[in-house]
Amino acid sequence: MALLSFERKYRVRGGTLIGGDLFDYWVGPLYVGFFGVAAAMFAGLGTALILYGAALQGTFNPFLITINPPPLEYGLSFAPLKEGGLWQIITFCALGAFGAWALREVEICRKLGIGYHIPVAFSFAIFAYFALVVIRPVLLGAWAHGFPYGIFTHLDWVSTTGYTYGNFHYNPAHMLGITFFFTTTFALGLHGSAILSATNPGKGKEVRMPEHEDTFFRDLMGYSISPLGIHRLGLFLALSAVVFSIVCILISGPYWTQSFESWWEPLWLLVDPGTSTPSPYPGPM
Ligand code: 07D
Ligand code: 07D
Repeated sequence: MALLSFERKYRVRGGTLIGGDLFDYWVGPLYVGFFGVAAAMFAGLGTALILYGAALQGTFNPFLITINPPPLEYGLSFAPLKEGGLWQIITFCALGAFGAWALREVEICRKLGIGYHIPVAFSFAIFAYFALVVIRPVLLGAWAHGFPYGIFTHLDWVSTTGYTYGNFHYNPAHMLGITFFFTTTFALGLHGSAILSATNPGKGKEVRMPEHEDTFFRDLMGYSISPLGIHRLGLFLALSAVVFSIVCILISGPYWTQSFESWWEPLWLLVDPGTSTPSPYPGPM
């Protein structure tokens, strides 16, 4: 069925989570819904507050705007608006907007009668953000540990936080997170190119079927994961990347306070009982 006639057929009321028919309609191609309105309100308020913070800061240059969390002395209490209170409300708005967006995805899935895989996957990203700006600061006892909302300043936070624990690359969960991120792009690269090679073979050539893709991989390495399997694997890889990232940042501080090189001390001792410094690399000569 052509997409446009399919859309006409499926776009009927029902399947909403709350509010019955309230906002249960489309504007152009976009589904509105209760959670669409909620997401727009949270995002609108959050953006307005970022602009207010920018005005207080005295710059509207998008690279330089920064909304900083409260200083350490405020601990986990509410801070005055100009001393991190803005960051606290913006964090609340961001979580509200992301949560409402996920629930809007759920409603669309219900209308279509498809699984909840997309909102579940998005929830992992939301959880990563929640871990960074709520769980870890709460475990460490101060909102100051959240990251600032600025294009460059959030990079400063990543760098400073990383170096607080020595060489952050030695964080074992960071290693797993990175490995899963790399593997995800590897899998997507293989999958995207395999699909294009069969379904977009060039002008005048016949479009090939999934058996061709399967046979390519069986010829190449004796096994094809199958058209369904590659999507399961892709989702697994991507979600694992986020899960290990969350673990990596939550252990940094609340659980592990030293440098991450020393995590591996038993291993260094095994190699050379006289040392607790790991790397034989002397740096650039
Ligand atoms: C491509 C989907 C589209 C999304 C986009 C992002 C905004 C922010 C804000 C003007 C893949 C839209 C951006 C709405 C505008 C203001 C105040 C997703 C795609 C295009 N980061 N980060 C970026 C966010 C964190 C890190 C870019 C958000 C952590 C590093 C963009 C969050 C850590 C680098 C951005 C977040 C961290 C970046 C491109 C939230 C660890 C880069 C993002 C809500 C995860 C890269 C200048 C991208 C860069 C970059 C946004 C959190 C590290 C501005 C919204 C604290 C090392 N981050 N980030 O393509 O160029 O994502 O930075 O958690 O090198 Mg970041
Ligand atoms: C948090 C984003 C959530 C986004 C949401 C949606 C909008 C709407 C609108 C487009 C989690 C937002 C949507 C705003 C947009 C429109 C219209 C995703 C989030 C909800 N690191 N490191 C990671 C690498 C180093 C450090 C993760 C690599 C150094 C710290 C990942 C390298 C040091 C932290 C990763 C490297 C260091 C991390 C990030 C290489 C610094 C974290 C991915 C090759 C000196 C962060 C949970 C992620 C983390 C994190 C990769 C280097 C420090 C595994 C490849 C050695 C402090 N690093 N890193 O988690 O784990 O995404 O966060 O050098 O906190 Mg690292």
